[in-house]
Order: sequence, then structure tokens, then C-alpha cells
Amino acid sequence: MKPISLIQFLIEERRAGHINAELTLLIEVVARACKRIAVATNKGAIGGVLGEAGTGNIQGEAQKKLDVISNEILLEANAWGGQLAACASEEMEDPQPIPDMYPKGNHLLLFDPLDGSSNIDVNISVGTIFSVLRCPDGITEPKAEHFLQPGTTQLAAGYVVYGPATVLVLTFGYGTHEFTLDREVGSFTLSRRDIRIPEDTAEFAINMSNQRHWEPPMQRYIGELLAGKDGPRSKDFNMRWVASMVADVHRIITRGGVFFYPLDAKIKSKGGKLRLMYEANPMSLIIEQAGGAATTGRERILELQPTGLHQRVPVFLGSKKEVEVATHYHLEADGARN
Ligand code: AFP
Repeated sequence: MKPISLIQFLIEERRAGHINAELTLLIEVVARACKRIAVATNKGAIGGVLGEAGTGNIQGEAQKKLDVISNEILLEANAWGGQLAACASEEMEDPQPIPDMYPKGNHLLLFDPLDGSSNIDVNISVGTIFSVLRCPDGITEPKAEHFLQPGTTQLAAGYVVYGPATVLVLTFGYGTHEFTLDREVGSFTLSRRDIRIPEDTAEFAINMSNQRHWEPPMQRYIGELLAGKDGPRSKDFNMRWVASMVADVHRIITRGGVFFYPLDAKIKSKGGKLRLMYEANPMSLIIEQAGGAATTGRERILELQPTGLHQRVPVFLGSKKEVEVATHYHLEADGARN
């Protein structure tokens, strides 16, 4: 079969009425920026891109040089594109307006430029996550409040994982599709259409070092998985944790599994570890469009009304049946308490 390039795929999606001309170009611009990030990431130590940038981001986390470089690549590429009213990045406190010298469009772009950045220096997969929203009608200078739309309103969501291969996973709310970067040709090529995540799984991903800080229903759920064949689940489970959400989600997109970053006593006051607008919402749309589920352990993530651009939430996502069991345990415990 003849390979289908990203741009061919986007044109097909436009013909099918799934996206408009502006969104077609916007995704092409984001994909092009991600190719540049892939080049920078691949150079590693010889590109002089490893190590600390000596700055902190809005979350108070130390920034790596590649965090800063990736943020700049995405901002620059998207500023001139003409499809955006504004951008918001996990690395910046406030939304970034489009400079006056460029035309403006009707879309809002949110991104985590380099997720999993503590893995850069050890040569483990990292990635970019992005989400596209419509700019509310009549707003010419969008502020943070205009970005605070529930995940169900996302027009597009995607991630690029910079691993042994550079892979883009994309959804417009009509299925989840995967593209692999053909380095010789320089373009993303469709590698899987309409990905389906198996409903059942025997593999979970969680940072077990936080176990003693989890809430009782999380302790119960993971305890039962660890008990394996001899426990109430009567089945052995395997565990994986890359600590780059893109890599952990990509494994789930490829062979099923569940990913948890639950509430724990250390992060309770912050609301969770992962960011709703830059990580949880785009990943939840991608997962749901592939037949999986995504909750906070209590509510469907995509239906949350955001309260802040940098809001954090607990994340349970992946194979539907396991997300349902873990969510059920939390709701049951809440019910017993009330
Ligand atoms: P960094 O970008 O700071 O490395 O954080 C990565 C991340 O947001 C997400 O990609 C991982 O799943 C999660 O944090 C890892 O968290 P732990 O280091 O607490 O395991």
C-alpha cells in the first residue's frame, strides 16, 4: 500500500468535514516544530542541549536547556502561522499573545513542550503534548480565562514521542491515529489508523515509591493487582513506569495497560501532579478516542470545568475495564464515608 503522509491525511480529514482549513495548517505547523525538537533531542550531548538551563518554570521546577529550546521552537513556529489567537505553555505563567506583525486566527494552542524532561539527560524517551481549542467568539486578545474550557471542547489533541522512532499520535475526535517520522523523506507517515486499546489488560503503570502516601482505595486497588493469581483478581499483573507520560501512554496506545498518577498526601494540596490543560485533557481525548477511559478516580477528566491554566489533577487512564475498577473503588470509598 502507498504510504500516506500527514498532509495527505489532513486533507482527507478536511474533505470529510472533520477539520477546517485553519486547523489543517495549524497541525502542519505544530508537526513541523516537533520535527525540529526531534532533531535537537537526537543531537544529545554533541548538540550542547543537555543539562539545566539555570532557570525555573511557573511550577517552580528546574528547567532543562531542552525545555527552553522546545518552548521557543513551538512559540516561534506558531506565532507567524496565522491560525492562532494565542498560545499557552506549561513553561509560562500567562498566555502568549500573537505579535502584532503576524495575522491572527481563531484557535488557541496549549502545549507541554517537553514532557518527561528529567529523562533527557539519561537518553530515555521524552515528548511534546498539545491541545487545540476554539477562541471564544468576539475575543481578540485572549486571556487565561478564555482557555478554561472543558476537555470535551478540544478540536484536536496530540503528542509526539521522541524515542527510538519519532512518533506523532493525533485525534480530532474522530478516532486516534499514529504517524511515524520518516527521517529520510522528512515527513510524518501514517503508521496506524483508528487505534483501539484493548478493554482488558494485565499491565499497570504507577510510581510505586508513593504507595504509602496514597488514599485507601488506591492502596486497595494496587494491593489487589500485586496479589496476582492468589488475590481477589485471580490474575498476575506486570508493572512498567517510564516517568515520561508520553512514553507510558504510547505503550498503552500500542498494547493496552493502565496509567495512574493518583492523589497522595504529599501532593494533595496541589490537587495532583499532572496538569489538566497540558497533559490530562489532551491525553484523555486521545485515549477515549481509542476506546479507553480517563478519570480522576472519581470523575471523567474531559468533563471537568478548568479553574486555572496550570491546574493539576489526579489521572487514571487506559484500558477501560481497569480504569473502571479503580474508579469504582474510589467512589465506593467516598460513598461509605458520606
Ligand atoms: P518531568 O517533565 O518533570 O520529568 O515530569 C514528568 C511528568 O510530568 C510525567 O511525564 C510523568 O508521568 C510524571 O511526571 C513522573 O512523575 P514522577 O517523577 O513523580 O514519577
